[in-house]
Amino acid sequence: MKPVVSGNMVTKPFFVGWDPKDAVMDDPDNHIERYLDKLTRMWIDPDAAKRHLKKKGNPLVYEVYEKEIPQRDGEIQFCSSITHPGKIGTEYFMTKGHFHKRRDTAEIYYCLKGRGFMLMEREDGEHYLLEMRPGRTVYVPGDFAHRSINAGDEPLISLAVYPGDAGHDYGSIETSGFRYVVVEKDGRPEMIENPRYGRMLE
Ligand code: S6P
Ligand code: ZN
Repeated sequence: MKPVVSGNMVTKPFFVGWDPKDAVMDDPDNHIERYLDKLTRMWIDPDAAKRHLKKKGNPLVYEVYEKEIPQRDGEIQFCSSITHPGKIGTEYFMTKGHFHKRRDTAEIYYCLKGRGFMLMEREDGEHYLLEMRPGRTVYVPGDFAHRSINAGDEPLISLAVYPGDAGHDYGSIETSGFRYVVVEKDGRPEMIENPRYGRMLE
């Protein structure tokens, strides 16, 4: 059957399959892939990222499969968000993280596979780190930047659902980062202050 989403307009109701084995959306319109070579500045140790690239190659850190839904009020965006297992130095693989362009829009992440965390931080510094595991839905309220972190050894896979006109604002996270990061210490995840907070582009 032809996809029922054409261009930027939903023309009629549609469905997507969700492969129960790999927990990922079938038949997406877009596939976004984020490789390490484009993400070297987001870690607490950018030199460790460069060493990783030199010695171990350029891993796929995370990817998103999504349907193309009109970006307007009243619509619902949804996607498969997949963060792969791995570390840069002691820091777990994670997504870039973003605020929504329309700041007051919330999002839910229904975790289907893997183990990890959702890190959330508001501009005033209020922050939360909630564990993600299969069967758990994390609610990210409006005004919180959010980032998925994979602290396990298999892909961390969620169904993310958010308002049609939420949009993405990556700017301030790219520049300043999150105030906190999650690293592995003595074999366990630990949240510590980000030593590069406010100067991620240096
Ligand atoms: C979109 C939603 C997710 C992320 C995905 C990748 O609002 O939060 O689909 O886009 O997890 O993360 P990022 O930070 O690169 O957009
Ligand atoms: Zn989001």
